[in-house]
Amino acid sequence: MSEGGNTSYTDSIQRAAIERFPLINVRGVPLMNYIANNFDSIWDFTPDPSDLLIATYPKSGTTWTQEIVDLLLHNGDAEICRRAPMTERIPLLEIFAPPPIPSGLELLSKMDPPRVIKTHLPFQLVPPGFWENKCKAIYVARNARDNLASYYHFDRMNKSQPDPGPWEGYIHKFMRGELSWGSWYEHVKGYWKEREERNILYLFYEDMKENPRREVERIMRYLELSLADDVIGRIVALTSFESMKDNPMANYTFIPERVFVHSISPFMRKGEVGDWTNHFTPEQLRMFEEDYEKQMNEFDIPFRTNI
Ligand code: PPS
Repeated sequence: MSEGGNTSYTDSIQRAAIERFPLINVRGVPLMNYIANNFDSIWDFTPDPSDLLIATYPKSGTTWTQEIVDLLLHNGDAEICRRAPMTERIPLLEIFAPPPIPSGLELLSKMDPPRVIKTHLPFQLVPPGFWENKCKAIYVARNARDNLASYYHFDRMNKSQPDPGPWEGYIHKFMRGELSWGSWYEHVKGYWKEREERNILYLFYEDMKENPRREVERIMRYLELSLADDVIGRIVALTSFESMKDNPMANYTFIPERVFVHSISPFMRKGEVGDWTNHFTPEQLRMFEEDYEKQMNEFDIPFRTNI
């Protein structure tokens, strides 16, 4: 890695032909064209039984959980956890992009297990090798209203995602599952249904905000680790929103500005529960909730929109 956190990975993004990539359906799930066109090789990926999967719908607390896990696995050593940008420490399994950007599979092939692997794939598109090999998996879910607001601002600043258009229309795309990685509703339900049989640790963003120490300890126990109290305290401090916003290896400023335009909306934007109140009109909320009841009615997943 050269000075300033500029890695060959960052450099490869600088040189690639980035555009707002169109989405192509894979088994009914809209995915970025490069991912869709390489889906067979993603599906064939075989993890090591020691690998850990962190799965989320986009914008539900992935980076936060990744940083917590990396710190837990390195006994709270902040320096080691700044060894490389998040995208290289914990690659996104399914990412394929124009050359010379390495795919997630390429990055993973150069790492020794046990690896931590990020995915936004809905449960049914996760390579079956994860379950055949009984890999551990952590799923993080965030309430739909805040998840939607966060995704909207991300799509404004991320020049490789389809243009979000106006907020009003974006709400409808979200409800219809037309955004990258598909339907939030199917995503959170898909992992919920499987959590017991597959031993998936199902976490909520709101719980993490409410009591970060409790959730860090929950993850620690799931990983069968036992860290000293002061180390846990340090991990909680290092993974606060403010600390992570200042951490160049976690805050996504390592993605060149031509792709992530932080001046439009920073990746580390607000990090709150309840920011949805600043987005929905009363009429939009009524319509959103009516649809929510229909899509979620058979499921009692304990989402909270306020804490
Ligand atoms: S991605 O692109 O899917 O990996 O994004 P993801 O990391 O899942 O979600 C980004 C949102 O998570 C917020 N965030 C945090 N909140 C609280 N504490 C910490 N430490 C933290 N780190 C990231 C980030 O600000 C995005 O949410 P919004 O609501 O847009 O601020």
